[in-house]
Amino acid sequence: MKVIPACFIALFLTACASDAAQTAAQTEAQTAASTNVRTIEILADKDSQYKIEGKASPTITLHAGEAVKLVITAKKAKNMNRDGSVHGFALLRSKDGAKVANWNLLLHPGVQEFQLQAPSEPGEYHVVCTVICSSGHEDMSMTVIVTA
Ligand SMILES: [Cu+2]
Repeated sequence: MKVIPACFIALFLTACASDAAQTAAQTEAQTAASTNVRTIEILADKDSQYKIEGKASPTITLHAGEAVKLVITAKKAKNMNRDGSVHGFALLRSKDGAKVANWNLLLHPGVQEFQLQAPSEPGEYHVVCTVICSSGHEDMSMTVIVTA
């Protein structure tokens, strides 16, 4: 058996401890920077459904023009795109299906954060999936209400 000198272990532990401290400091800085931005967590699930914890059907309400941070967790359904995205997330204005600028996201497996701005025009919108993720893809949607 090879003996690892104690000093190596000590060095290793020190490196780990400073990494942890740095990560904590970064997290704190990020939290401080985004204090005024509402965070909304969404799951784009493996059964081709958007889900929001605590809600029977996924609906979010935004103020017109409001800055929001979406934290989206994506889990692969049956299929994925060639670029590795497993679901999409595109916002459409419900009355005419017009796409909302900047709200056309491709979701890769895992957690991703997006800084976005709510549409300036109040009304009803909905999110649709843009990746043919499974046979349930066509029904993958959620409602977004934009209030004045
Ligand atoms: Cu889909």
